[in-house]
Amino acid sequence: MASLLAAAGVSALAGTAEAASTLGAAAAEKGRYFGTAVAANHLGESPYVSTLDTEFNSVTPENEMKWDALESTRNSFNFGAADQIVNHARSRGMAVRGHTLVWHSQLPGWVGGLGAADLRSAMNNHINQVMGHYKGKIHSWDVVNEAFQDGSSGARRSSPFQDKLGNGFIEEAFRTARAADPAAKLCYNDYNTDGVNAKSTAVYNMVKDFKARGVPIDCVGFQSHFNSASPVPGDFRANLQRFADLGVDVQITELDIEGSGTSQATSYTNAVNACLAVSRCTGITVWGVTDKYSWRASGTPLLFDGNYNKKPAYNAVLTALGGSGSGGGGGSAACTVSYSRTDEWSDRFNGKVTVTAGSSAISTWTTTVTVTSPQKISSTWNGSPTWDSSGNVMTMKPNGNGSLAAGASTSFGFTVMKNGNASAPTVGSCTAS
Ligand code: 9MR
Repeated sequence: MASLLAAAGVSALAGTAEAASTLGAAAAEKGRYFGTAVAANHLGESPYVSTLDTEFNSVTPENEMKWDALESTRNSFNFGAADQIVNHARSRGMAVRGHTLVWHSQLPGWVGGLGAADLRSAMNNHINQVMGHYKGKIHSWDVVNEAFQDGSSGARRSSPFQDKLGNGFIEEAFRTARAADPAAKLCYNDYNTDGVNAKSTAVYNMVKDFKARGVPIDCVGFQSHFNSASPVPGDFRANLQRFADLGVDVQITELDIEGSGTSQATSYTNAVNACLAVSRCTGITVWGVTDKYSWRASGTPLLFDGNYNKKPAYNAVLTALGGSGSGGGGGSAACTVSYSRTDEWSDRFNGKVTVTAGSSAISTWTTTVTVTSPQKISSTWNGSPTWDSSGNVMTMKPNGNGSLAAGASTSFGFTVMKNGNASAPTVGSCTAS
């Protein structure tokens, strides 16, 4: 008996010691999927396919399931390119996200020309035909995409559906979708909703109303297209959590972050950590395999460069997911950071960053706090700051002895002058040694 227990103990230890070496496997060990957008016309390119098949365990057709691709002529459906992706994925055990059923963009002209009654039946027919064709094969469907306006209005975006059918079109699409494939998770998907803001709050209120009235909705997708003008928000995790608290899953559906090198890697770490911190964040999809085929290739926003080399961002994501092959993790020194706003006045607010050592003791740590110009950090306490040339990026190190026992925390604080902008700073990843 004792030797049986010992044997079981040894094998469990051996299992955990061997960290996953691909994105999909590392995410799976965290109970999540890691996917990518895929374009059918690249499935003949062998490094594209081998990178896809090695690293990812979920796919989203980048354009092939959009209305103009599937039903460019009324009630005449062309599933060829989408089928190619679905068959490739399913024969290799990958999940498929369906993208997207009802969207104002990539919508054939004939749809916009219909009167209300006709449009309603065309919308429901499109959902029924497409979901029927893929019934049982799709993990999650983006039932309605990008139905809200940007900015502070919280209003719905003008579209043939909105303008002719009114707010109720979203509810109707979800009800039709539930009946068409009861096994698929039904998502609402949008961009600029990653942090807490007027647009995300409008979506939040819709989801809350749907849950209260029993309108079928299972998940909310956060596209997460980031760049320097739209960085990973400091309250990404908090925003995902408030949606999860409504009783829906959340998914990062189109992640890409323009940039390069360590700053891009840090942003990816922050985005992945936001998902990992929310138990109902069930998976992450990046919006393409390689920079060269990105919808914004010049911003090199993905994890593999144009020659399919792993970028620092790849290593950062793998490490954040607990995998190895990147030189980090594996029981060595590590730390995490969390941010909160502790006080606020009309002209300024105080922020606090808590630094927590990982499962080993650390002797020092460093992290960054980035504010948005014209914001300025006017004072700091309990840390030793240095600044980049813009003055917007503060690198913080311990003030004196930085050692922390395994799992122990410390914190530093700072005051941000708003200068008209009250948005939260972005806190970078934590590095320990
Ligand atoms: O990546 C897609 C690109 O190839 C298309 O030209 C574009 C057309 O609108 O759509 C891109 O994907 C979008 C996605 O379907 C919805 N969210 C925004 C994505 C990036 O534009």
